Amino acid sequence: MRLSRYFLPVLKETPAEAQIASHRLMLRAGMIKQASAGIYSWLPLGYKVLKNIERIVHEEQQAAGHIPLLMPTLQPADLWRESGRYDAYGPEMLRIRDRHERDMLFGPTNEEMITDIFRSHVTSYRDLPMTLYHIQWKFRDEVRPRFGVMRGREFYMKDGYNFDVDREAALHAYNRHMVSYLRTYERMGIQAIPMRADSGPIGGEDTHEFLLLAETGESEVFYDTAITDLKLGARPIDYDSVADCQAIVDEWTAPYARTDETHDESLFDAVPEERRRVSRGIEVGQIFYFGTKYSEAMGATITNSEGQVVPVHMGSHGIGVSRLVGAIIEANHDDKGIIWPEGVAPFHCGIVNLRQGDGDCDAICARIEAELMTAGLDPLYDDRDERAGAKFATMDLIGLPWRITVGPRGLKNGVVELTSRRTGESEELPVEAAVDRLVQIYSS
Ligand code: P5A
Repeated sequence: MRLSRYFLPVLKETPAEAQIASHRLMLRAGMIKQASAGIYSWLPLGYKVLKNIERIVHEEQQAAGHIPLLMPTLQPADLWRESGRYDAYGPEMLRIRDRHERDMLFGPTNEEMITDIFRSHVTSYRDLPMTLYHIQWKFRDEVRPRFGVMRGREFYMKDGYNFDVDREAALHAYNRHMVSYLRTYERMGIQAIPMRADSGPIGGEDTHEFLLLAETGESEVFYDTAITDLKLGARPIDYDSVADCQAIVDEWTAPYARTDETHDESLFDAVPEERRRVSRGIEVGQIFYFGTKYSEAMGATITNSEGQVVPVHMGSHGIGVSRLVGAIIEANHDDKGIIWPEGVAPFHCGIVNLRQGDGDCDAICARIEAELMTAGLDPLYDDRDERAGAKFATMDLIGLPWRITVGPRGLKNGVVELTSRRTGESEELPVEAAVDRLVQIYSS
């Protein structure tokens, strides 16, 4: 993409309404525009990051054997009357009446709708286990929408629902989700720690939130630093193996890690003092096992292997896809701007032409751009007629992980400069070597 033809409305001034770094930087980098309190348009740069996060979530869900579908944003109130949540949900639910005076709502979550789909089509244990998920906009009329996309009213969520024959099978689904979430967040370049939490309006007793440690987080968290040393890495995972998933869950749930809702002072005191931390975190996901809460209320039954008709066991599992855009920035920025982890960056690399209009510089930039694209990478070429300082400031602000700088002085010696946004370190390399290096970085 050529920057001269792109739509990147960066702001020079720091927007007064933004209280935290990620919100400020998303506005300044031209990623979002507020449409109304807690409701945002995703401008091209923000949209790209959102889609990258969405893609990783899809890939990891499907690697775990979960099936994508798409449910609507608007739901009939009657389904929620069946579960009893239409009255229980409270003012966070946006209620709408259509022209035929039918009660509708903008879905804050989809337990009822998926249970309705399930009960219409599945009747036997032979069709289980099954996990269906979608990535769809949700609406919660939050009292205090704030921090930009972090606590929005309209937000993008991956929500998945498992259907299992009994509690044991459903607990495997719970574990499978925990493991797949760990991998999902690692691929985004962040560490999200599973912490025992409270289930709120979704229900059930088994629930973990995934928290990204950050001073600006809304949740108070208590943890043993041993958990921050854990990494899934590239280890192979057999999601069908109950033992494999359980072993990983045991590893991640052994160290103490809880939110303030479930914090237990006496258990925390048993952690060696030097490893105890009280801190803040951003909730980027939550998983629940709630058994037959919805299936009993809505008559979602199956015939088990003994021929008995029983309510299906369920859980639900959410990832805050749009919140993650802000959360990742909260954990990856400096005073110049965003520093995208490679897995979610809106462009793989920036190309800065220091002397626009100079025949050699223009030709080399165009060649680098073409070669990166042929290799399957997506560069952003700053071909504007601007000062070098302004071009660097834009690149630093929007946070592309790598920058190739092309100028007349370097070209005289046959080199360009490859710079890491994270470390600030630069290296002079011949054009081919710089392109090869980037291809290598993104293929590993
Ligand atoms: C699990 C999926 C649920 O709704 N039902 C379906 C369950 N869980 S949850 O914890 O309430 O939400 C899942 C994740 O969505 C994100 N999230 C938000 N993101 C931005 N703005 C909001 N107002 C908002 N509310 C929830 C969080 O990341 C949460 O973990």
